[in-house]
Amino acid sequence: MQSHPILYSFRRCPYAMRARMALALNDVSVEIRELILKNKPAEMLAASPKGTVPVLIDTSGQVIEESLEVMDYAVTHGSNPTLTVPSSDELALIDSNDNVFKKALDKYKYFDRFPELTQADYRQQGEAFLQQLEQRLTKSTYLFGDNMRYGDIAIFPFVRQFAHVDKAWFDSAHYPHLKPWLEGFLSSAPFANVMKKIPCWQTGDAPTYFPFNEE
Ligand SMILES: N[C@@H](CCC(=O)N[C@@H](CS)C(=O)NCC(=O)O)C(=O)O
Repeated sequence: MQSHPILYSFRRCPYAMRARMALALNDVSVEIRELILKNKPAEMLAASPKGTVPVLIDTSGQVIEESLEVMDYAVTHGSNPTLTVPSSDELALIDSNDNVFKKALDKYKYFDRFPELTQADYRQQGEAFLQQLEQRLTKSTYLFGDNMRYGDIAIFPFVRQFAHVDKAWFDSAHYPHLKPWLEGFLSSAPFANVMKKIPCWQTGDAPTYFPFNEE
């Protein structure tokens, strides 16, 4: 039997990022297996044929193949309860992130594959969500009050990706509350841990544990 849950992950994937952030913040130790999306390990596909990351396989062999469910696992199995069960308000905003904002983000990023509209149009679609976040952040430090919550962690990796599509544009855009909120995560110790580069996993490798030990 495995001593630790196994997490199949891809460093730059925002879904895998939110899962790793939750595991790190709540102190859940896993064996991490970094992969590249073009060459997924057979072991992962055998456990989760849908082939998306993250995938967590717990020590009893149960397969968790949705990032929010990995976050839920972190909430219920962590020794440090930094993140707790999300409210319905959090779940509703996460739903908009995953089902509306993410679509605009993909079109903004890969606009050449979606010639119906221009890149600027897709950016504008995404900005409707950024403005909602900005509004909330005028009232409190985080999206759901003055404490960081599950919903912040579920959402910020996607805002990061949006910001990186055209960094010069984002830097010049007027989001006086959203920018420091995002920057707070990007400059945090847990994020540095989550974004540490590691080699891709291969069958037979010695386990690498995550969160990584601070040096
Ligand atoms: N609903 C899934 C979505 C995960 C997802 O789409 N991950 C992307 C990477 S960011 C993926 O694995 N795509 C499969 C591929 O590109 O082969 C979740 O929340 O975990």
